[in-house]
Amino acid sequence: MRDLFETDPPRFDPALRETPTRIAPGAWLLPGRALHAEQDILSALSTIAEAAPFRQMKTPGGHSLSVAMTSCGSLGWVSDAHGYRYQRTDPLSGKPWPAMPDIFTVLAVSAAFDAGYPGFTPDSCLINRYRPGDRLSLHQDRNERDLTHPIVSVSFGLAARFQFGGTRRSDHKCTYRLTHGDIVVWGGPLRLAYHGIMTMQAGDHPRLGPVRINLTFRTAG
Ligand code: MD3
Ligand code: FE
Repeated sequence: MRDLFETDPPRFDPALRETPTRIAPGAWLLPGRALHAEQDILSALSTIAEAAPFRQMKTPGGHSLSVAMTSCGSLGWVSDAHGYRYQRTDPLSGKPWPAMPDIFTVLAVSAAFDAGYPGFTPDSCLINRYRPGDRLSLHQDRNERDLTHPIVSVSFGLAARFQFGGTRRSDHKCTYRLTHGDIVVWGGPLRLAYHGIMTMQAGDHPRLGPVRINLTFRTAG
């Protein structure tokens, strides 16, 4: 694996497109790592969205998130007037979230393994849908019970500008571009870093249209 902190990146080497890159301590970018499973993942996603449709959730402050979300797995992330939390049922249907498809689990577990996190056992997959103009403002992920587990993120569709900083909101931030098929594994000291997605620009992805989909796999419970 290549380490950004050991060598100068050979920026124009085309082989780099598939080379895991350490973007921060404990965080690995695996470019294009989900591409081989694209069709299977996207078709499983449509099935999930039929049972548990994408919806814009309310924040405790009374606003509405621009990003539309749904979940699969035994726990799903929800936000409403009472706060942010994981729960076993979809508030829209009152039924359990759709099961996590095996191909989701296999992809997330093997990416975590490759990034140095063996034994990752995700029980939740939050699925975010962005359209041009949508953003996810700077936040920390701290609703998971045990923060020593990493988070695996899989991106499809339009490219996003992803920002992350330190454990204080005001810390210096880096920006990365996440594109179709990219996986990032976040763990270690970065787990409580502030991060967000900058306002999505107009665009049209050849496969997905004017949409970005991000899946985050977590051990929530
Ligand atoms: C770094 N999602 O769902 S994924 C989220 O692209 C979320 O939809 C973004 O932030 C998205 O909470 C970013 C990458 C990610 C996810 C969790 C992290 C990066 C992280 C937790 C800690 C540090
Ligand atoms: Fe987050």
